[in-house]
Amino acid sequence: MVAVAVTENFTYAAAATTTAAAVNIPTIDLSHPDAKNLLVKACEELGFFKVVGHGVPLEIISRLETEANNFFSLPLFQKEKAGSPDPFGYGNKNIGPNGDIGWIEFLMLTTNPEFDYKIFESVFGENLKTFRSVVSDYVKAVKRMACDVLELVADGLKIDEKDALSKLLKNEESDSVFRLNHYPPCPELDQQQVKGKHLIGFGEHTDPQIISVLRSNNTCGLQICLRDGRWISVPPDHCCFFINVGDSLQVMTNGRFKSVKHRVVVGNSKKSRVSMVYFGGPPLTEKIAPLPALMKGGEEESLYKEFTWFEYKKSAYKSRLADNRLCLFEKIEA
Ligand code: GA4
Repeated sequence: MVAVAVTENFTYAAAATTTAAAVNIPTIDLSHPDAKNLLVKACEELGFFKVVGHGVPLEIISRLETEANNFFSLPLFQKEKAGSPDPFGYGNKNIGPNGDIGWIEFLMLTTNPEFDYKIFESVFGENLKTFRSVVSDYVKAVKRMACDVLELVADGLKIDEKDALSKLLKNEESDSVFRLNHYPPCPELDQQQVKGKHLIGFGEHTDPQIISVLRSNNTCGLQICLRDGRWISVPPDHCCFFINVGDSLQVMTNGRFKSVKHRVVVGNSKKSRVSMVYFGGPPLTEKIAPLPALMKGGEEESLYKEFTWFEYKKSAYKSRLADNRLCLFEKIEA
C-alpha cells in the first residue's frame, strides 16, 4: 500500500483556484514622482503591491536569508530549543492558538531592540550576536521603508500630518512582529493520488496590523485573493518587497483601503520557500479609528466601532486564521 501519511492531515488548495489569473500586480518605484498616487490606487484596488526602488541594501537582505537558511537547516530538536511562538520562538505546523495547521515551520521574533535574545542562546550558541544584529539591521531597514510608504500614502490621501500613519510604527511602543517562515517542499505531492495538488502552507487570512512587508526567496507560493474571490499567484521576486494593507489600515481609512486576503501554497518543487515578514502594528493602547482628515470635515460616519489595538489583537487571537476578524467591529446599519 502506498502511504500518503504526512499530507493526510493537511488541507489541499482546490485545484481550480491555484492557477494564476492574468492580473498584473502593481509594481511601484518609491522614487517615481507619482509614487504617492500609485500607492493609494494600489491600496484601494487590491490592498497589495510590489515595491522596487526601495533603498534597502541587498546585502542586508541576503545576510538575513543566510541566517534563516542556517537556522531552518538545524535538526528539529535544536530548533525546538528556541521555545514556542508564544509570543516569540519556533513553531512547526501549528499556526496560532486555535487549531490552524499548515505545511510550515517558522521563527517568531520581536522588533523590539531591547528584547533579551538570551532565550535563543542554546540554539544559536556563538552565532547569537551575529543573528541578532542581522535581524536588527533588516528590521530597521524594512521598518524605515514601511514608514516611507506610509508617508507617501498620507500625502497621496492629502492628509496634512505627514506622519499620521508612520508615527504608529515609529513609536517606541509600536507592537510590531517579525517572522521568518520556511515552507519545505513536499515530495509526497509526487504520488499519484495527490499529483498536481498544492498543500496549504499558510491558510487564507488577512493581517490584523497596519502594514505588512514581505520578502521571499525565489520560490513561488504566495497567492492573493481578488475582490471577485479569484486567487492569483504572485510571482516571487527576491530583490523586491511585497506590501499588503492590514485590517487596521482598512479601519483608519474608513474602508477606503482593503486589507487583502492572502495565503501560501506548497507544491512538489524541490525548492524550499523562505520568507521574512515585518508586521507593522501600533502601540497596544492606540485607538484604531478612521483618521479625522479623511472624514470629509466630520460629515462621513465611521464604519467601525471604537476599539484599541489591544482589543483587536485579543479578539484576533481568539479567531481561526480564515475568520473575518473585522466584522465584529463593524457598525451594523440600522
Ligand atoms: C496573521 C499575521 C501574522 O502572521 C500573525 C499571525 C498570528 C500567528 O501566527 O500567531 C495569527 C494570525 C496572524 C491572525 C489570527 C490569529 C493570530 C494566528 C491566528 C490564528 C503573527 C498575526 O499577527 O496575526
